[in-house]
Amino acid sequence: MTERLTLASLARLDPSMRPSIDPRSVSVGVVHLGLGAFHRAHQAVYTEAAMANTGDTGWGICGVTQRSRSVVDALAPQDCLYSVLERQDGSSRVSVVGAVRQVLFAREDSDELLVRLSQPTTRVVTLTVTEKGYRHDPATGRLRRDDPEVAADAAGRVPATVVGQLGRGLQRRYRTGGAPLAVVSCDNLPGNGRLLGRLVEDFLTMLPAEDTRGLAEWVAGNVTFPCTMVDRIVPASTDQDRADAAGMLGLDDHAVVVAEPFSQWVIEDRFPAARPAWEEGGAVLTGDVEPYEAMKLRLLNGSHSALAYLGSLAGHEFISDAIRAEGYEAYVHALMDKDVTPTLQVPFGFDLDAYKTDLRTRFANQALRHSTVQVAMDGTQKLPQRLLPVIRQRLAAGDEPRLACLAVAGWMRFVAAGRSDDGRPLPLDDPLAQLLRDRVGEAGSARAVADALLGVEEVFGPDLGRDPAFRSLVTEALADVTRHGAAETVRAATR
Ligand code: CS2
Repeated sequence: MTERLTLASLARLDPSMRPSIDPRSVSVGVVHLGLGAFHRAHQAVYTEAAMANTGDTGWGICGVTQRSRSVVDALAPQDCLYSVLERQDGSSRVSVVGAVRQVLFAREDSDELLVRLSQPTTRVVTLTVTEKGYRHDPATGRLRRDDPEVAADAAGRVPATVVGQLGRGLQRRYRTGGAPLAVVSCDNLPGNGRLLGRLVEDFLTMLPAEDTRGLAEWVAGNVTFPCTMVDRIVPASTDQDRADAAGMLGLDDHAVVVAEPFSQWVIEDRFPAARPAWEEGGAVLTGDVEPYEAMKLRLLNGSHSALAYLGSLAGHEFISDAIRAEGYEAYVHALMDKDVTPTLQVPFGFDLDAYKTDLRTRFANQALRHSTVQVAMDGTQKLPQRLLPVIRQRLAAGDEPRLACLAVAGWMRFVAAGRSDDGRPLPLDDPLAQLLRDRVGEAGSARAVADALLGVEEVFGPDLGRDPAFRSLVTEALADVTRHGAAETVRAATR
């Protein structure tokens, strides 16, 4: 049996594969909520590079998992070490990250989590909890106070939602000295920091007034919620990935993460206390993240969702297969150029054409095996910021955003059919799955399905679902996908 990756076995690794800092010299300065693969392949890597390049090793990460303890179980016996396996067609490389120094399971380690959130040595909290983890109403950007989990957190149980954990953590921090703090959202939501700040504020108003006296004012003056744009494609890792990493490392790693070589992080520079020198680790610190965020969400994530639905319907298991299928790259190209680009404000000096070309190359990376079904997950939480703002803006300009509407039709077909055009089951994994199923019910025709789903205000808001131009574009596209299949409809879209 191969030896496990641990601090003790690190010495056996080739130096090129070892962490760029000595993990033993690192102390915790960051709490991260949502210790999934994305964080480990992204912010943790930047944080380690920042520590290595400055010698300031006070920024180790206490990573917190929310829903299952499997990451804790994999990382704890490995002294929190794990490897990042970078995969690119024709080459791959592996290296161990040592920036994560503690792992907690929120449900079982709630006291320790509150201590970490309130300690003055913690100066930064970061988050990757996916869109649904914010428990907000996408239409208003406010906390869903009627969400039973949110209500239960506000009523005083050990907090189980992320906003509840932050609210309780800030409350304790205020009471125990009130050291300033930055809370950095790293999820794919527009204005993610501002959104999170509002949600925390909403949560605090749900607590009894006698428990929160002075708290909101302290938060307003001492806690910042910078916005960020994060980018790296990180598919779920498989047994094959673990076997390949073990072969390269000569050590067993149960917590391998797989990623493309590309990585980008743009951070709004609003920190009330010290922070890791992430710019020394390759991140961009800037005054305004929004243009980058919109570009990334609409070009990358919007195209990703389009490929996920229209690709899985056509029987493609991976994003790279979908973009390589006849007509799909032309479709994505046209979606980016015709529908998305006119809605973007391009930062000065930014080469948008190169960015778009690189995106298509990144999607085509066959070594990555990024499943269409993984990207298709949680569509109700993703479409509102990936595709619908583009559609709204183009319709307002008097244009017909046909290509973006075809992607929405792809989602509708995915939801309603529950199987690909060649009959393979496609799982509907979405927090609103039951509502979607109830709405679609027995609807048979494309028109009936479109009517049913356009009425879901959680996705389309009160406006778009009623917009006659949008309704007719989506209904027509859905009729085509239903009648001719996704592959043929995509081919025809740019003919
Ligand atoms: C993807 C993203 O799963 C998805 O919805 O679109 O996770 C995507 O891979 C990342 O945002 C890339 O930075």
